[in-house]
Amino acid sequence: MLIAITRAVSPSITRCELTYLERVPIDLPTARRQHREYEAALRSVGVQVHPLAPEADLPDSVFVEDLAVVVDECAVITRPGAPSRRPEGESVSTALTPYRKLIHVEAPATLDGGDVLVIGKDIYIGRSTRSNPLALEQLQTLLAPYGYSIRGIPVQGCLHLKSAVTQVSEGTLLLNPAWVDATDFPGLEFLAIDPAEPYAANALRIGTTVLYQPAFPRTRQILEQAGIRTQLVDESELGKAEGALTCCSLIFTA
Ligand code: CIR
Repeated sequence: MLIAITRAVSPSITRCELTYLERVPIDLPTARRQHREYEAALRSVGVQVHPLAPEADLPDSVFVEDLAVVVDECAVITRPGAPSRRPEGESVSTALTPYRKLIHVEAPATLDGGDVLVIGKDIYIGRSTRSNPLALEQLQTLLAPYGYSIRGIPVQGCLHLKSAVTQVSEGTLLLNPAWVDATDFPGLEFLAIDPAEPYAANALRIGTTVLYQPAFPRTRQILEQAGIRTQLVDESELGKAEGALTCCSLIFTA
């Protein structure tokens, strides 16, 4: 069974962290409605959704992906690069405790889950403004015993590795070549996003379905032409907070 941990949009989202985007007004009712539709889309593809209690004073707490990296053997509780986000970890740890042994990234390492792309036993970690080389070293020490190999990936121009690249089928990545280099992923095929849609590389693959945002029709066509079935779900209001589809859940097998 697949489980998704989610959390409702905080009323303080208007004070969210921003790195590459200018602040624009976020409409809370729209963001909340879209997020409920996102949770419904997860349920529609067979995922059991476990929403955490809302956090009124933690602006970015809807983006639960950044707080943990869940693999079959354990869950790594991260130490987010933005100090304002570190208090989000406690409730995520509590929610994961029934499912996995927890291990922790320790200071001064910083890591956002959005920088971590797990493909089988290969773990790619974005060298972003949020995740530092110490985190890479710690993950190597923590996860090598389970057979994982860890690799640092240069990222430029975007917040997280998964803003630039995600997996859309068994052996295929969707990526933005301006932000990440395809040759850093040897042995994998890749599809490039349409350059008119720079934020289009973040897709959420669940089984044979790829949840995808309607804001990127040109890239969606590229996916469909490659035989990848997409199901639309709109999180555009949270895009103003620099969030995308993968950020809004932590999905794992139970
Ligand atoms: C932040 O800057 O931390 C939030 N405003 C956005 C986090 C998005 N998370 C993700 O891409 N994994």
